[in-house]
Amino acid sequence: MTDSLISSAYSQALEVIASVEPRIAEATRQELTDQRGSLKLIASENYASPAVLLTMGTWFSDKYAEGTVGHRFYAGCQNVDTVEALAAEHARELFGAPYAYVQPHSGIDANLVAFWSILANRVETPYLQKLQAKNVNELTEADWETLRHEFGNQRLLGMSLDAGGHLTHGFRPNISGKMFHQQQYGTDPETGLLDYDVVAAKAREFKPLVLVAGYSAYPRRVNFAKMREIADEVGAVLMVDMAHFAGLVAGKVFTGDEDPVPHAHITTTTTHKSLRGPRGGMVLAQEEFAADVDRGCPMVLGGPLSHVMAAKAVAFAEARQPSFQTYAQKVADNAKSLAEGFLTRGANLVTGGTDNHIVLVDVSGFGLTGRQAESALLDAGVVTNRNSVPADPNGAWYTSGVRLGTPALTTRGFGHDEFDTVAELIVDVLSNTQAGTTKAGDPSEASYVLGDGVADRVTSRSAEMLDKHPLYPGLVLS
Ligand code: DSN
Repeated sequence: MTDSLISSAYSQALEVIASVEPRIAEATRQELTDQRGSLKLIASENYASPAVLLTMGTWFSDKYAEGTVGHRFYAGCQNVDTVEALAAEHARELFGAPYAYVQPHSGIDANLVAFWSILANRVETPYLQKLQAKNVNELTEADWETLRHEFGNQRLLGMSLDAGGHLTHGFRPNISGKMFHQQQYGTDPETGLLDYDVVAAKAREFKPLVLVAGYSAYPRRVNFAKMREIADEVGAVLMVDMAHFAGLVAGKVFTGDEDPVPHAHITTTTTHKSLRGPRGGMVLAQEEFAADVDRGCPMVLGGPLSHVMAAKAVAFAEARQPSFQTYAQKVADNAKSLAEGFLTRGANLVTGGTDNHIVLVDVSGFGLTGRQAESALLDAGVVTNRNSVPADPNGAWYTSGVRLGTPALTTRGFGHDEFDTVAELIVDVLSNTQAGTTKAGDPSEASYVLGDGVADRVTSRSAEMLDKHPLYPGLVLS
């Protein structure tokens, strides 16, 4: 697609939007300006291609399509069938998966579908037996009570939030921590690394139905073959949430034991992080779970977003190109450069480095909470998110860490030297920020004082790099 076509498509679309609600058109323009002008280091964000973005803005949004391909609860789904079948086919090819379900609206939805399908597949109750016999109307109150008891009392073992796991991996306040009896595994207190012997010992003792692997803030690779061995030993289903690193799997940076898809019974993901697609989710599964996953909508999910499934198909087609493998390798290489940039400047990193796309900086050495660091960095045009570190004394709201990721700036073309400079700029901000106080003069976990001139100095250095690697080059809005 040529630059002038993209420029004219977006300019005209914004005019149409402005004719109805100009403030939305203005906010949309401003968002592009802001994204263009800042260092986006949020590890779960990226920049989808214009083709992916444009695919989402169509009349597919107007169609209901509950059900699955060729088996819908609504008439007139022939074009949605085409879209969903293509997205699933691309996903199966891209990940070498026997089965793909592209309907989940987000990663949490994908995980809920996975939980549903594991329970439906593995928990035998009179309810299920009757349902399979299509006798659901004959269910008695006692059947329902058994169902609630059996479904509601299964066990899940997942990685704890402060070690880098996700809320949906059994964090107590999350539905996953309430619907399951849960236990969590952490990381080694000395090294910050996963200890498979500890995971195995916990699994042997707890005997979970579901063993969840995967992470949102762990800066290292996981050996999924080992996790499957642990699951098999205790009769658990291995569910891997690869939302963060799906792009590194698709791009063949994670292969063999580090590729979750052949090892897990069920693999879930988002499609918008390192995979660089539209905002959404997906479930990949071995054949034995396919029929249960297929019932995700309407058992767990509302109607699929057909316009987003179409954009997933486009993004997966992009990820099947050799250039995506080059991109994924650069994401991992750049994370190493970023980590080295911090280490040579004396910063403390959780696990002492990275071998994926995440760098987790422990900012307590700068005398700051994660919240103070995140805010000071934002003042200097560096967009990050605060994150817990293992055994975080500041809890999940203020935290002691800042999580950084390389997928977005790598899409813009940043390389080794730029990521080294990014580390330099971040260290400059953090070393020149003081923890603040409350109005009453007490120590505060939120307020901070950024040194004079630091924001200007950092934004002007960033601007040089950002100008060299423009976002959506050639896209000019009239
Ligand atoms: N919001 C995602 C992330 O930032 O990692 C996880 O839900």
